[in-house]
Amino acid sequence: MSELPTPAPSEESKGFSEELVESARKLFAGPVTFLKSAPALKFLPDPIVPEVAVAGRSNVGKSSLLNAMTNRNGLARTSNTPGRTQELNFFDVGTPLTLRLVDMPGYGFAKAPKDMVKQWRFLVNDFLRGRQALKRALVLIDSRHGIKEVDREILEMLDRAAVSYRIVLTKADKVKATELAAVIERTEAEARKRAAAHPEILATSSEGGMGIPELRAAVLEAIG
Ligand SMILES: Nc1nc2c(ncn2[C@@H]2O[C@H](COP(=O)(O)OP(=O)(O)OP(=O)(O)O)[C@@H](O)[C@H]2O)c(=O)[nH]1
Ligand SMILES: [Mg+2]
Repeated sequence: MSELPTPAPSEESKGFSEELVESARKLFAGPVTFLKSAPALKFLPDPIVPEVAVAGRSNVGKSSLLNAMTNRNGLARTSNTPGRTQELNFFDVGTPLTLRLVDMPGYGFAKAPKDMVKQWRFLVNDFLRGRQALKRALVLIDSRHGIKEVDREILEMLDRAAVSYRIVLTKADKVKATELAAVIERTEAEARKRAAAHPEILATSSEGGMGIPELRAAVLEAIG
């Protein structure tokens, strides 16, 4: 088992206490195992622990972010080809079992066959709307693009269903600091107007590790 780096004492801990950040680091440095893939709702695992789901458009970096959070490169399958993740993938975190992370298929992937897109959409929407064990959704947004119409559809669905979610910017390493600051400001302004959104967003990079300790803390906080 690889050791996670100790977080630098940061000014950017985003309002998370040092204790929470440290507990979250320890949790994700411990056992994380793949539980199962659910291609349809009838294959969902029994809802015995709190769950946190990672949603977002195709190729936004959902699987990569899960790997970065757990510091395990091959845990969730990533790819340059949009549409890599086609099922709900469940990961058990902690011994004793503390929470489950759910890697979801992406939405808004234009090139996928229509019936497949429809099937993913039902799966993602029904899961997000109807899952008692789901404590929070993380909705990922590409730092280069900000919130797009296709993202707003899912945000609105979550607002309507009163599913608590947090917006997380991905691929922060791909934009300049000034652009990042601007997209953070725009995105946070929109988050504050949305009923079920956490008012603070997180900017992350799965490559450089930016925002990952805070994201772990946000997950632990969500199930607390
Ligand atoms: N530079 C950079 N590239 C990233 C980052 N996160 C993901 N990527 C790249 O973006 C591509 C898509 O990443 P995935 O993690 O597979 O995206 P996904 O959202 O799981 O995609 P689907 O499963 O197809 O919906 C891969 O080529 C990743 O290497 C990041 O933080 N920085
Ligand atoms: Mg994926």
